[in-house]
Amino acid sequence: MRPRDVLLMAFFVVGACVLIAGCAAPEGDVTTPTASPTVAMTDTPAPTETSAPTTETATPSPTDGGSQSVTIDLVAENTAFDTGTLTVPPGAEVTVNFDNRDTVPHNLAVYETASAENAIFVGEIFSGPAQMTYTFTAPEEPGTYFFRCDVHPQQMTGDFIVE
Ligand SMILES: [Cu+2]
Repeated sequence: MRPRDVLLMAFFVVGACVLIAGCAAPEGDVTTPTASPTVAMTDTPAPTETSAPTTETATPSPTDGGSQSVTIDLVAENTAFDTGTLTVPPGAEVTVNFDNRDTVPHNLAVYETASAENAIFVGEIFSGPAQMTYTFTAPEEPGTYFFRCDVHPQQMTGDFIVE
């Protein structure tokens, strides 16, 4: 650091001190603080600590380790799922063994919201009795999502929980 910069900085610091003192002592006693002698010392080489540039740590989300995989058994029978909650880890590779025991068609579809916005996964619709294996990747973001059968969006719904 050049001497001129040190002077500038000293000036700035003293100014800041005066400002702060002014604010801290609202009434009376406006004795300016003993003009900080620590800053004014000249020819000493600039302390090394000031040279450290402030590094903004832009954490590049590590996504550590391989993603987990989970297998879920899901049954559709009498136009109803056998569970109202499916829970998986964040970012998991999800395998759903889907068992449609009805003659009417069903599927499993996962959406971000209960109004079926932003599909995360939409499984093929098929009539039973039959079984099908679905695979998809769970959202990375923990939270409560939504699943349903697209053929029966009123009767067959549930919470898809990522945690
Ligand atoms: Cu259905």
